Amino acid sequence: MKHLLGYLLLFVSFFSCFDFLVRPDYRNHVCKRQCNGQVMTCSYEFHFEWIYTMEPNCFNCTVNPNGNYNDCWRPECVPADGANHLVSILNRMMPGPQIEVCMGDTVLVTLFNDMPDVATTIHWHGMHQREMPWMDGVPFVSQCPIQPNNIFRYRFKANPSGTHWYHSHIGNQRVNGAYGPLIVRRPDFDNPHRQLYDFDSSDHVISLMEMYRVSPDELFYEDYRLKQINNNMVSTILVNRFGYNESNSVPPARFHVRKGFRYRFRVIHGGYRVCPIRVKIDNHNMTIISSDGEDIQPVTVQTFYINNGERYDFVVTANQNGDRFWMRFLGLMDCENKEGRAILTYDTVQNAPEPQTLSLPTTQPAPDGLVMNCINTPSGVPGCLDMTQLRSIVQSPRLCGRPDFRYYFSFDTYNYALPEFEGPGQENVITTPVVNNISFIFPHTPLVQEYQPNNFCNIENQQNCQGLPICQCTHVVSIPHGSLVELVLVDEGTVFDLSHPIHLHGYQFAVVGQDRLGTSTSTWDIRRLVENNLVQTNCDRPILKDTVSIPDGGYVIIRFIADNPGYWLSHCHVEHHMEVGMGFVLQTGNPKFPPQDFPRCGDYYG
Ligand SMILES: *[C@@H]1O[C@H](CO)[C@@H](O)[C@H](O)[C@H]1NC(C)=O
Ligand SMILES: *[C@@H]1O[C@H](CO)[C@@H](O)[C@H](O)[C@H]1NC(C)=O
Ligand SMILES: *[C@@H]1O[C@H](CO)[C@@H](O)[C@H](O)[C@H]1NC(C)=O
Ligand SMILES: *[C@@H]1O[C@H](CO)[C@@H](O)[C@H](O)[C@H]1NC(C)=O
Ligand SMILES: [Cu+2]
Repeated sequence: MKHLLGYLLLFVSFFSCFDFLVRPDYRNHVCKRQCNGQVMTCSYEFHFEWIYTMEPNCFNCTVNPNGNYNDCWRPECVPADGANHLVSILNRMMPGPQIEVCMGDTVLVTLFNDMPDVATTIHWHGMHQREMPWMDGVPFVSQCPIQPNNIFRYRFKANPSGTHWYHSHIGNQRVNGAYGPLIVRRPDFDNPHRQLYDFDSSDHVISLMEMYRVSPDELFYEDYRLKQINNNMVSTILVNRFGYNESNSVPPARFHVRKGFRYRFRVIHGGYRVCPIRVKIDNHNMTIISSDGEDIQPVTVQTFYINNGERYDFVVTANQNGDRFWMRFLGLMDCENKEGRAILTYDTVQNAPEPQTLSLPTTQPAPDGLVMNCINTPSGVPGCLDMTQLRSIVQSPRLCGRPDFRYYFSFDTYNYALPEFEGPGQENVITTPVVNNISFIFPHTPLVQEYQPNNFCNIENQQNCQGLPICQCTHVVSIPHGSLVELVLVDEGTVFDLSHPIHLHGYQFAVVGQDRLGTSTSTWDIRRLVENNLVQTNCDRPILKDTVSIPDGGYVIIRFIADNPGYWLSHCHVEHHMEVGMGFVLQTGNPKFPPQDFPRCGDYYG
């Protein structure tokens, strides 16, 4: 009977949309359910493999009349920017399958590395991996890279709830398509914002990513070896799998609403280079209710910015006359003001089919109005809400005590090229991203498996530095279990209209201070201010996040209680910065070792 039903479903879906998905997309996974407090075990299979964007899975997809617009909506079609790019992705989808579970569920993802030549890992961005820090997906910190032809099963508790995501943590694989949403919901009775919206739909998840004309590997090589000034490299900002712009053949993503209802949207910025994205919806306000998975006191804004790695949830009320409105995603800095677009579509019936032809909105952008998460702005600028002006819905009293430890981490680029980037004409041209003047290098066996203090260094202990004048080492700072920690994250050096979004694995932290100072900042100046209580901090319901952007020439002050033993990478979420050393590891407490049979790797001198 079960079999018969399966065939019947297959039959129906075949004929309803010519859908011949080779890999499961999990749109109808059993774990995608009304959460009621009962937990489940949720299994997924992910295959990591190549496809081309646009061809051949998109058939005749184009917005031009000579093709077939409907082919663009085939579930296996990844139009991206309309060109053919070789991407390495999960289950032939970009973004990858959307995982939707309930808080406390056990998630099992069996990852098949079907790539012939590259290793991978997947980081579950937002998950705390309590008790099992070896499931964090960071190569050489929490596990060995998963080799071609190997299978690795990730197992973790869905905790905390909220809008999270997953992505490869190796090289340029994230921007090359290996990322996807991870949504963890709570039962209605345990959801303080439930009254603020009518629908929280799978179809209202927005993954943003920038798309380049050349392969990310080529871009990286050009940035660090050839030192090209890479102007005009971004082709589009992808909104889910669609990279519409005014001159290509790709349709804009659509988000359906019906008049009179309120919708919860969840937006995730995957990001690659320095690419803050400005989000606006013509004729509509957005009520922000959550950041990086944590509920906040709702604030209604007309505009907000999102940085690589961040997530925001907002409610849109469909209260306008008209049936199509632009949603605008403007990429700044390295994203060269390229604007991603999607359409907010008012339907008159539920589950309205996609239209047969393209018809674009004619709406115009409104002024910015009230802006949340302004980029590189000093605090207190009217019209701008920074992270210290948002409020959590809960107070965490312990976080406001006197910190047991305070550390300063200074993010900068050092005027000296690492040996691997040296070449003819390169002397003093290429700068190296550093934290406290240290360029992070990964150890050769995972920290979680083998404690290697002989390779560690930090600002106080530099005897293991290699590659002077820049100290290169496995930058590790150890923090005793249970302590209240304050980190002062400083963007040192000359202001350069960049900003580093910093992600801490394993924790959420309270953002208690944030400001931009002058045009050139030293950590020592900020240290003096902090130690003389001259910086303004807020500990009245500070918001909890896992990724925060340091204003250029400024600082962010974060706090957390070090109660999750593990080796937790903390790093700039700009891949071009992380890959060349802008990161460090916080060792909190005494991490447990993984099981005996956990895969091993390391060096061999025969
Ligand atoms: C795509 O277009 C070609 C040429 O017009 C046509 O032969 C082919 O059947 C079309 N494919 C689909 C799936 O519609
Ligand atoms: C639109 O995208 C295409 C790639 O699909 C790119 O070549 C073109 O330059 C983009 N146009 C604009 C105005 O950005
Ligand atoms: C958006 O919010 C502003 C300020 O609260 C308000 O004046 C305006 O009417 C709102 N617009 C819509 C479309 O709800
Ligand atoms: C990093 O090195 C520079 C140049 O030697 C120095 O001015 C700066 O104070 C150092 N930063 C830190 C955080 O030690
Ligand atoms: Cu950075």
